[in-house]
Amino acid sequence: MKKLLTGLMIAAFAAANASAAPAPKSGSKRYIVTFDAKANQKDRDAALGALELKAAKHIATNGDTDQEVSVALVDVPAGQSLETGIGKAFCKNPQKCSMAVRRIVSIEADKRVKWIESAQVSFQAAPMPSFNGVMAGLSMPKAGAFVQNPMASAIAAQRKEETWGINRVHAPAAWPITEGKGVKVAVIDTGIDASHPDLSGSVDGGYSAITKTENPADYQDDNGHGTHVSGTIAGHRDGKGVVGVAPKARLYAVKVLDADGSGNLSDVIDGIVWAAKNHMDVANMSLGAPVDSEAMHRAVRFARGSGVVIVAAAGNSGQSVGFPGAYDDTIAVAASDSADKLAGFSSRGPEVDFIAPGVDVLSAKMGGGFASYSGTSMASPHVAGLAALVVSQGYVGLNGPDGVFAQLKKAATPLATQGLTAEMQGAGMIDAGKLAR
Ligand SMILES: [Ca+2]
Ligand SMILES: [Ca+2]
Repeated sequence: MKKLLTGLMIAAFAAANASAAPAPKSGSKRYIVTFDAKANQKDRDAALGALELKAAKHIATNGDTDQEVSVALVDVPAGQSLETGIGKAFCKNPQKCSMAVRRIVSIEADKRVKWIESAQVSFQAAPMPSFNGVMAGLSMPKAGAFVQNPMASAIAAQRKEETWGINRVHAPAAWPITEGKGVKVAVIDTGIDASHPDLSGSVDGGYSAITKTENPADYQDDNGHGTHVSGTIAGHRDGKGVVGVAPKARLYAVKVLDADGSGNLSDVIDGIVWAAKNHMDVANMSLGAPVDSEAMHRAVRFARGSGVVIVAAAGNSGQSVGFPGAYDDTIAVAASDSADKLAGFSSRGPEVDFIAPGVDVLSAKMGGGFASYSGTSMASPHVAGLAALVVSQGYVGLNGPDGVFAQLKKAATPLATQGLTAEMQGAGMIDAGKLAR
């Protein structure tokens, strides 16, 4: 069934989307058109050409299986819209229909086209960084805002390197056996500050889905969210600052969110496909939106089929789990505090796979130093680091992402905290000591 997703989510996120990733020319609207898995660039161009439309960009894997990604981004010029046709999609008199309506009728009829959705859906780093007060206008509760308690480097130097979260997942118990050496972890986020003392030398590459380049300057973090996430995954174990769950993992900065922590659906999809094509072992997605997307789901399935373990934040709405975490193909992570209680903002539902530390998590701060943030954004990278420890022990290629998930599950124990249901914590908290063999 073809479907057009429009309106609702755009309106809901309009306030936060004002400065999201640059895309179409002013006034024009961008759509994500998902084609049959086996449709190649020629097929996509032909289908669009028949509608007098051109692809602004192809996001495709161009293989020959049913798990391929075959997507074109299409900009519809100002004054015309695919959306306006929806209500009148069954226009009885084509001569009297607007160009927009005729387009929608004919694109619906094209067998190569499987799905059309607006690219204007906005993704948010979870939690929404509140540097500029962009929480205003969002439907997320304020509880999801991160708690920013910047800690001076001088103070950090006097405390132990292991934070409560690193200790809670018993990461130090695994380190004599594995520190995740050589495992490739994509941080699909706001970028990474590769000059941070706890991350320098660990960032091996990356991609900006916003500028469409692999230029390091383009995937430099300009928000802080991705740097903080990265510190929890792979901060150096050097006795100073903070340390990650898998300190010897290799990081790749896949920048899909801008300086405000917002990003477009099409860039998120582009980032997932990049991670798959570049043979990442693990991808952390501390971001989400409350809307399903056919193109994103296909990208996620392709990535999983390529051997990428995708770990995602459950969300900070306190309500249902966001996407991509809600897909079966991803590992969704809820957030706990240091008393093993569920964070009030942590989203819940049958899609939650694990719970991990996500309240007052100290990690690397963009520009140097350290900061404490809260959110399922902070919980997800604990599990991504744990997944890296599993991959380093040979589960990649053996059973792929399914094997990694099975190992994580075996090492998890439900928290005994009163009132904590499976919908809140999934299989529970993972113990790194049980992962290491
Ligand atoms: Ca360190
Ligand atoms: Ca999932």
